[in-house]
Amino acid sequence: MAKEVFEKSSSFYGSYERRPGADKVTTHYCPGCGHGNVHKLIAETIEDMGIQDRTIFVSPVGCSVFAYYYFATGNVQVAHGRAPAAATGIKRAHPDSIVIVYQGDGDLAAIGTAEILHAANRGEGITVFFINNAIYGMTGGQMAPTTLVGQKTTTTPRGRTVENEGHPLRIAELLSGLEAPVYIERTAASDAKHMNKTRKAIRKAIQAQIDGKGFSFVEILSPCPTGWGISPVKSRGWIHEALEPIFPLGVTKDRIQELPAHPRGKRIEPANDELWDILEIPSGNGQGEQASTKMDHVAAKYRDPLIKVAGFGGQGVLMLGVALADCGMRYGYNVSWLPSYGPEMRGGTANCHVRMASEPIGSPIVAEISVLVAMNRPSLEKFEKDLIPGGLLFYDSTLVDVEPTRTDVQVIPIPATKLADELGQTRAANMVIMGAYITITKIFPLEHAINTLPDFIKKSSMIPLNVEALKRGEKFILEEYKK
Ligand SMILES: Cc1ncc(C[n+]2csc(CCOP(=O)(O)OP(=O)(O)O)c2C)c(N)n1
Ligand code: SF4
Repeated sequence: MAKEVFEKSSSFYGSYERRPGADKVTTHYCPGCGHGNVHKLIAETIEDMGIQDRTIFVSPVGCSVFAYYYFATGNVQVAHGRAPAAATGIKRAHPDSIVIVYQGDGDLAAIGTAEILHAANRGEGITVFFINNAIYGMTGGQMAPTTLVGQKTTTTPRGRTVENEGHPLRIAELLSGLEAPVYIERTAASDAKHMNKTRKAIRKAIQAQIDGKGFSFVEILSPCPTGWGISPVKSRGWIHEALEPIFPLGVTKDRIQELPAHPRGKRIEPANDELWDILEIPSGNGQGEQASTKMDHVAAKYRDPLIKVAGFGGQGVLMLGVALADCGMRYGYNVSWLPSYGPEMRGGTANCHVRMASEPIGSPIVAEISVLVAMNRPSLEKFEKDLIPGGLLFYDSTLVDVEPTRTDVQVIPIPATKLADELGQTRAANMVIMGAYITITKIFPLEHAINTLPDFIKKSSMIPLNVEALKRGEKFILEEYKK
């Protein structure tokens, strides 16, 4: 018995290796915080129900942003408020997974109001645990939509007023007014009795998902001693004295018994072929029946490239990434493109990650680079070190006035800006480099890129110039490197 009570759930990592610093044992939460207690109840449920290997935990922005340090499940950490939207995609793509969404009140009831409302209204088969501590904990105690009238926060130093900030939002009641949700309950992470009720609610909500019943939701009133400015012990009592009268505990919706599994039937998913048709994407390489997504025709060192394109905002860095991904996709490869906008709007740097692969792509992030296109000096200096040995390094030698330091990679300096200027448009430098890249690697024929140009260059008057730029890049390589 003692073992069952005191042993840490196997749904937590034994050691929190993802946590920076020396402490791999405790959580990052403040003393008395409710997050850790609720994590424990969820982890125990996952373990008891034997669903650890198919659980995907979607964590928010807020104090629980690092939930992935702790849960030994699938983990996805998403942008502020977007957890129900991300979870929708995950659950639809993996209907047999158990998708657990975990959100605070700033995340769910402020910036993410639309996401939770529509996910609940669509009846997504996910389970949402909503940690309502009536304040923004992570950012230093600002008012949340659930802050009580009269409650002092850093943004309501004289206390929330109805006149200025309106009434606290009762999310459980709000969602219970929708048709689709199957189970909604509000509990409290306070004393042992209420923790037990919370444990039962967590189990019931996850069981509803396992049984394919639909959308389940548990709102948990949870202490934030730091944000509330009171002791951990007092904060447990404050939940019942102050929060509970405004947020009554109990079940606000329960249709679990009355519903069969998958009550609305299977979702209608378009077949893959249909999708290709709708998106007007030729299956295969767009060159006919023999189309293949394999890269056998490409030299081994250039296959499945991990590309990083970097430069100043305005140099067409992101567009070059789109162009490579678009051409690759229409050639039949699996592709991904991930922009990193940075502050390029203010003349800073921009970069993007591009992948082309014959197999499905797991992550669009390019951390280790096999092809670096550095269109300015800061980009070369920043990313050169991330090239894998034997990788390919292109840089615009018109603008980069230093030599690369790497000697274990293939270095291709191209005066891309100068060549583009000669064609009459500095901004075509990106296409000069693309032409060079295609010529060296033969990833797809230059002709394919030329034919695909109208997809990513909407202004038709710009197409001839860009065709010229691609061909100029090809010519440069043929003259300089294949003499
Ligand atoms: C787009 C965006 N806007 C604002 C923020 C700042 N921010 C981070 S956490 C947070 C609120 C967190 O409060 P809550 O969801 O209640 O979680 P808690 O920290 O209390 O657990 C805010 C506003 C952000 N990270 N991203
Ligand atoms: S600020 Fe509040 S919610 Fe955040 S960890 Fe501390 S007690 Fe928990």
